[in-house]
Amino acid sequence: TRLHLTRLTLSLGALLGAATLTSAQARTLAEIKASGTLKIGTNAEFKPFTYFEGNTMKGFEYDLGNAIAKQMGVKAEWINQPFDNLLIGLNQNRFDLVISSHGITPERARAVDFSLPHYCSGGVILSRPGGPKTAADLKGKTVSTQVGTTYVDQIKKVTGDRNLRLFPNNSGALQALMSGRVDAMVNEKFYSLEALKLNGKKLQQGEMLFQEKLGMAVAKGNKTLLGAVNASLKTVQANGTYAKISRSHFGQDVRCR
Ligand code: LYS
Repeated sequence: TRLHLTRLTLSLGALLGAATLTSAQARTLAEIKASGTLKIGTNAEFKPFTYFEGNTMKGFEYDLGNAIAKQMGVKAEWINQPFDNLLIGLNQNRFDLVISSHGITPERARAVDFSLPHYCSGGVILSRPGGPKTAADLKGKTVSTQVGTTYVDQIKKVTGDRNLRLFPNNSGALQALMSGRVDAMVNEKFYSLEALKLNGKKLQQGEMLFQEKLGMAVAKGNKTLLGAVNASLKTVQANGTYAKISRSHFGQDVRCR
């Protein structure tokens, strides 16, 4: 037992040490510019934000990230990862920037640094006709969502841990709703609209549970990159690029006001 404990402590220490070392090595703006490529992590199964159509990545955040990279004078290289791995991967220096609809929360802001919000949205209730539509309706009902998201805490607040059903992917959470394994799903407003469009009369949208500001993330302390990302976001928001991209995906401008 003692040997086991020692081994465990050692490997944990090594892991923490490695994490600290790599996060200290996050690429600076100068290094990124010299390489010509900005590496962006995302979870591309979140239409209309980032998603695949065949082998091609698309979406609002995909277009926005490319516009920001262009503004910085580099090319974006997109890396698709499970949502729950993204902020960890950032601090392990697997990518320079994460653009994946992260709600800016104090908890996350302790681990990474967030840009200015790149859009504002919220989590809505989705159910089958006759199912729950309000926060009050959700009490005692089973609710699905994606693991690691801000929706998790909001669902717990209204229906408790016991009724929460977590899925690695949004598609799994949606499938659980469609097949009747859960009573409702909570997910992002525009993601839910896509699901409604695809599934016609089989689904209904309920009320918005909460609102949030969504931001892009860099490794903790990567000030030069954060400055360039914020400056580029401001530029594309001022010169019409942002509005054009936003309207093409949502039919409206989703910037925070
Ligand atoms: N906005 C939610 C969050 O911050 C969902 C993120 C994207 C999920 N694919 O956790």
